[in-house]
Amino acid sequence: MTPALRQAAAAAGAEPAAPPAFDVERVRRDFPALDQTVHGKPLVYLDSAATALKPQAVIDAVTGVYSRDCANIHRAVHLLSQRATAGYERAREAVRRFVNAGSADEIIFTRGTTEGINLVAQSWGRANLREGDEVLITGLEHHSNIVPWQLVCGQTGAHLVVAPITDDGEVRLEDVKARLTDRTKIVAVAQVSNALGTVLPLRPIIDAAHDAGALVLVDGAQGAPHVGVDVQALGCDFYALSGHKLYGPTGAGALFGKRALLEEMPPYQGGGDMILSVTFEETLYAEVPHKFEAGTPNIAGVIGMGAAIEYLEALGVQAAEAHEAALLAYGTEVLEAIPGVRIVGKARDKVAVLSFVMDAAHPHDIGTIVDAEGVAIRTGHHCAQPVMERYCIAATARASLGLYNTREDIDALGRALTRVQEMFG
Ligand code: 7TS
Repeated sequence: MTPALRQAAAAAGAEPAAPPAFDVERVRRDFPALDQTVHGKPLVYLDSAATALKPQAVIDAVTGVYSRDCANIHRAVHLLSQRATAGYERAREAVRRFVNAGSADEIIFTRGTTEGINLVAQSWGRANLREGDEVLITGLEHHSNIVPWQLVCGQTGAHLVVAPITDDGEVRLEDVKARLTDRTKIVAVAQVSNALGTVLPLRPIIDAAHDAGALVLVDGAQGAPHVGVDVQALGCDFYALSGHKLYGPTGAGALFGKRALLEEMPPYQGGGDMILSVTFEETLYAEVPHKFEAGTPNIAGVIGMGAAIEYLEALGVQAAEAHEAALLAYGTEVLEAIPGVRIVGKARDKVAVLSFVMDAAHPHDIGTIVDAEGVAIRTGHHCAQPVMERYCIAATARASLGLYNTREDIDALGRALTRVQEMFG
């Protein structure tokens, strides 16, 4: 359970309700990709931060679009198009519920978190940033919450300011506050670090940014699947997520934006489906969210993302969170007991990401050897090179967990790492 949930329960004077029962063996049967061997060994999938496996319900939803409701949306009266449009808009309502936005009009479909952040940087940023303004980020951001801001800073003359991370991989509120000035126009911050697993203290960061007159964009790529979100309770201005990390298809994601901001922002791309009327002299744009959805979107992907959210809702996000928290505690114990393994990122509030290095072996060698044992992990800089630089390393090996993982998966990783230690140690 996140500290925010604990605090809310404490404030209500009650012990938090026990999470609903979570039957991981039943959950695993929903994920057909788990039912295979790799290199002759049963697959142990520990790379969910890169992309999560998909439950059958999502696969069926995508197949259903292509095998039955295969039509373009928002543009024809025929029944197939009506069904595709209904599925697409139902997914918008599912995302609204999932992030608890006040209105489905505040949900824009994107390709993923990367596109959501680029949309805000190019649409809001180009219209609002001026020479000398500041964009504040933190030292643990993924490249997709750094590079779009560098681009718009280059276009507008604004500057990028970075709040540092501690040795444990935390972002301290004081370090953010110390960098908020009257020139800070937006704070762009991850909810959860993909490289370290750190959960950031979002609510106080958002309050401090608003007190300083800045907007806040939250990169929810890793937060949405593992700790959930309530954009109204947080008060953030923008929230970007990726469907594929939420057990949905690749190529579909969503951006929440407060309606008043979205209405003021110019379109990000022009084309079909985002207009009211077009003449060569003047184009009038459609209302939000359609103003930001030019062209034929990833209809099947969006509908699949809606199915993924409905799947998660049925399981209970809190139950999955509790299951993953128990696995993180167990995984930390197992890894720390292996000689030569050092975990990178020891924040007090973490999700189930175990980034580590070994004295004896390079992360790429670790990845190759554990793969031969059937264990899929990611190695490299995880698109967070400044994080690696902060710890003076080039790369880590990273095991990242999802709701289908088990203690046996951790044990398999432990055995594979012991083998690495024997080979190189
Ligand atoms: N932000 C964070 C915190 C991420 O972890 C990622 C992807 C992104 C943004 C970009 O998401 P996308 O869906 O638009 O690509 N992170 C990872 C990872 O950790 N391994 O592969 C992709």
